[in-house]
Amino acid sequence: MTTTVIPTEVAIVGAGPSGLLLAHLLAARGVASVVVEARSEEYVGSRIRAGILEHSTVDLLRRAGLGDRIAEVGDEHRGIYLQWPGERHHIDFQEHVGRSVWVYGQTEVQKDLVAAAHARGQEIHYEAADVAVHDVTSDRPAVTFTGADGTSYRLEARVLVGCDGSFGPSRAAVPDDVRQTWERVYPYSWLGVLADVAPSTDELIYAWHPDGFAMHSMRSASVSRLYLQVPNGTDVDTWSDDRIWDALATRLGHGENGWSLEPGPITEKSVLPMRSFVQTPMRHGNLFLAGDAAHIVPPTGAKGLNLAVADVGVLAPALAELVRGGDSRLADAYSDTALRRVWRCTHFSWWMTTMLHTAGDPFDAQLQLSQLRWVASSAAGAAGLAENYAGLDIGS
Ligand code: RFL
Ligand code: PHB
Repeated sequence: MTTTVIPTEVAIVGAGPSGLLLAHLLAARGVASVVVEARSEEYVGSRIRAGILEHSTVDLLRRAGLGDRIAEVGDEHRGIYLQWPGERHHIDFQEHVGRSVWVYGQTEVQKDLVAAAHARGQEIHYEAADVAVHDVTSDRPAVTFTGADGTSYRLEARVLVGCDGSFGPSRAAVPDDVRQTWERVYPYSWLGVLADVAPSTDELIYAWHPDGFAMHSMRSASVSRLYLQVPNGTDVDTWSDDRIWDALATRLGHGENGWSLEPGPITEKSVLPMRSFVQTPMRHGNLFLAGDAAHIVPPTGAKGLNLAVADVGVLAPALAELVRGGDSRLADAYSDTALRRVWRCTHFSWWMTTMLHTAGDPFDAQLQLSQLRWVASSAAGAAGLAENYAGLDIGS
């Protein structure tokens, strides 16, 4: 069988937010890239995932010319509510650190990235099979794959970037004697639902409850996104819509202090396990890793998508220097620079997760409540949460 060879400067595996944003930022610097994606454009665009953009993510997207729809349909939030039975407290990020976050779903970010990619004629191979990376320590690394039309391709590039999430081949291309991994698996999962009902809150509610954590988020003025802590291995079919709304009402405090939760038709439900994972280094030879390919965080604290954006925000100028000018200093610093933020966010997500989820130990529950009371009543406690949630500067 003949192989079609495609030469390019940067070969990117994965057309999720990190892959497409990297291609966008490289194009703005005049660097050519080709993207290879295992799934279809529709599939990648329809996955319901992240909902919150940090201050620095919105800044970067605006500077990259991707901010118009965020300004139009995104919803700026100045804080979150933290609650436990009988008490709800607003943590005001603007007051504590002068920063906001935005409700703007990952599906919307993906739409903006796909539209920009089409507009500049970005080469993307969707529905690629047998994707494999080769010769990553040489100066002509390659990605091979079978295209949707059955053709065999070989992308030959100056550098490869693995933006292929937690299940792609890039992470494993770093040899075992080079890579180090850290992992924490949590003893609970989230049942997430999307509902066609106006949110019952103006800003997100994170709720501690003896029955388990619950969260009220949103996607728009007419669509709510809600989560319940459930045991690992939960079968989604054991949770009827009525059972979900009852548990949400109990855990979110329906009827307390005059607040009520408005139920509505559930349009999507799924169970997601939670883990923290980091693989280092984030570069091996001419293979760079970005986003979920290098690290996973549990969703409490909304860091996954924001970390992916921060990685490529650091990586794009580094690769432009490397490919164009031959100056390797930024590329050499990439892994250490990115990992500082990765570990900060890994800690923050772990802290939010373990502070808010119940794991059955009454002593731990008292410590959690004490910590929540301190965060809600101390300016120093609230500022620490606010600074981490709203996000640090990229590259800091
Ligand atoms: P993605 O989005 O997983 O994209 C990776 C892409 O690589 C493709 N791929 C391959 N392509 C070619 N060959 C192969 N062999 C391949 N194998 C895989 C995949 O098809 C896919 O298109 O990783 P990326 O780009 O690094 O982006 C990361 C984010 O998607 C992720 O961190 C967030 O969604 C995490 N996350 C959240 N992050 C936030 O910042 N705020 C949130 O509120 C938030 N909520 C969430 C979340 C993730 C969730 N789930 C289900 C994981 C809520 C949920 C429910
Ligand atoms: C969401 O809206 O999906 C969301 C918001 C905040 C989180 C996690 C998920 O911490």
